[in-house]
Amino acid sequence: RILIAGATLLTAVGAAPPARAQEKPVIDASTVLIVVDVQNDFCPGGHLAVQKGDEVVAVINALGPKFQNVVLTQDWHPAGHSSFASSHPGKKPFEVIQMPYGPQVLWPDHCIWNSVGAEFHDDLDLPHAQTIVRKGYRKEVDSYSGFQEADRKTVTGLGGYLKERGITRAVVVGLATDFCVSWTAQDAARNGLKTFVVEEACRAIDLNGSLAKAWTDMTALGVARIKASDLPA
Ligand code: VGL
Ligand code: ZN
Repeated sequence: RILIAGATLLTAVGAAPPARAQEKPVIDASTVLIVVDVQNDFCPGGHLAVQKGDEVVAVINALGPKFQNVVLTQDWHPAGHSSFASSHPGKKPFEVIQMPYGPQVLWPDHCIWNSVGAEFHDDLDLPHAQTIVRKGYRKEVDSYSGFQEADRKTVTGLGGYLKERGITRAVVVGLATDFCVSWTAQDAARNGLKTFVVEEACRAIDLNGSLAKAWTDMTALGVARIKASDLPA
């Protein structure tokens, strides 16, 4: 009896409240769904294919109608972009080099202007999406984030656009969890938006532990990791 009472007390004092309870996003006129880089090159058969990347499409199509505000980002590189291994003689994809703005993973050529790989997945069905933010179009600097380029100075304008429209909450989904989704979600939080990432609406590249690091970094900035079932019906 005493033992049971003691255990109960310990539980009452030591246990954190269920994290999910206060982490369900309200979806209203001040909430935006940000759909990151659901493009052919990040899907199976693409130039920088994310494993099962195409599986996010059906999940996102089901989420879309819940939101009146939807923004898409589109990775959009000129041929010869500085993030391509092919632009650096002797370098191979997935090696890391030092750029003026910091370390840069080198990628296979992907999402080149007007190529099929840069197009959104054919089945992505978000006709009510209002804005497409293209990023990574400057040859010398990459941009994982839909808000701010890799130099961490040049902005895309998305932060101002959402602010001007009275958006205070962002739900982020898409490809890839550990690069463009993570950087976009982190910058959304830095822009003062209450930010959520729907885990099964994302897929990761997972390079040298990048997926675990992404969740740690996002969580540190207050980004909430949720499931689609945490969203209102
Ligand atoms: C991405 C690597 C390079 C992404 C874009 O969308 O996550 N990753 N460019
Ligand atoms: Zn890219």
